[in-house]
Amino acid sequence: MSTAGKVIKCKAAVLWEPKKPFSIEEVEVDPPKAHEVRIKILATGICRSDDHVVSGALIMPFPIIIGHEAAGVVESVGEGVTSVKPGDKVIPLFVPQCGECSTCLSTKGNLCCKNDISSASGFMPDGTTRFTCKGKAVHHFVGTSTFTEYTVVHETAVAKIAAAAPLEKVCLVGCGFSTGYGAAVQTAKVERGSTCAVFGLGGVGLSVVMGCKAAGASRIIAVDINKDKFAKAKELGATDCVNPKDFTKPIHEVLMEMTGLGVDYSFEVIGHTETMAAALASVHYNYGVSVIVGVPPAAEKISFDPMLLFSGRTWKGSVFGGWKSKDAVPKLVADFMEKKFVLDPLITHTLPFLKINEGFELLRTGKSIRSVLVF
Ligand code: PAD
Ligand code: ZN
Ligand code: ZN
Repeated sequence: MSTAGKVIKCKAAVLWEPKKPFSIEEVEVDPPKAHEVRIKILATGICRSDDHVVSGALIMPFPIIIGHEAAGVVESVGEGVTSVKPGDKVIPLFVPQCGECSTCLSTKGNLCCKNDISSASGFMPDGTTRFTCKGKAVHHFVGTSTFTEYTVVHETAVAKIAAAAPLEKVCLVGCGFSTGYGAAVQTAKVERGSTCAVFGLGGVGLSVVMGCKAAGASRIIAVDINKDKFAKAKELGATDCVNPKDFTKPIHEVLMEMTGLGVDYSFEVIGHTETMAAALASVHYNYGVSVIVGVPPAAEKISFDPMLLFSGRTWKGSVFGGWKSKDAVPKLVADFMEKKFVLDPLITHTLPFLKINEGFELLRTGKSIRSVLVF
């Protein structure tokens, strides 16, 4: 029996308030309105950005269904949807691509003005939600919400991918892999022979390492306070691994000593203001480029010596690896299918969806890189 046009009752992991475990609840998911798509989620990764919502570092409205790194199959589409149809394999896009705003029309950027990251409204673009639980409206997360058996997204926030793609792997193209790899090859545009430093070796940081390696970097210095991350960093291309805990002096001084005048490119892939400042201070004083990938914690500010920038350094940020999402995601999945990069080393755990709280504990205790929840 077709579910199109009907409310679907299904299981979802609802966050009722910050700093609490997820509650598995029965939720009602409304049918997609015009230009919207309802997706049956089949696999979703756990990213630190999700945990930032739980911890309060990323402020979002509650109750909410979070999750943004996923893959699934289109269940039904609203009026006017032309780019996907029921049965298509798809990846939801936490950075949409509307094709009409100033960013979408420019070749310079990718953060479509229709994104709900900075605004954090928790609504669909029309200002309403498609989720209800126990009679209460439940918010969406950055236009995706994937910790649920069914979700609704706007057509500009979903990309059709190859029918043969393994969803429990390519879900990482929806965030972690693309964000890290793109920060290196797309935002920084790392060149052959350059030196790089990557601060933070989670799923995103290790993908930066992969991007630096693919770009032909001659030296990739991997920095993490958890030495258990070093073996995988080396496997993926790091030439040196440094643990700031092994030194009494600041980490940027250690990197300066290792490289002479600093690295060509550095990446902060943790989400702490101190490491953002340290990553900036670690690049070449004149032409070094430092990229912020880690999500800045709410309400925290950085004070820094402007001489660091006056002398020529560039400080920039990168959301979703600089990719124009709807165009790039199908190509990245095709590249994966052609073995142009690997995802397996990033996936340390695969768990049933209902074990979501266990998956978050693995992340918080530093035991996992990516856990993928399967439905
Ligand atoms: P993760 O928690 O798996 O990895 C972070 C790593 O940083 C861990 O290995 C930690 O041990 C390490 N770390 C923690 N503190 C320090 C420190 N002081 N010095 C060195 N290393 C440290 O996270 P992730 O890889 O899923 O995400 C990394 C960040 O990127 C996080 O802030 C997340 O919210 C952000 C992100 N940004 C985007 C984007 O579009 N810009 C997308 C996805 C994730
Ligand atoms: Zn993410
Ligand atoms: Zn746009």
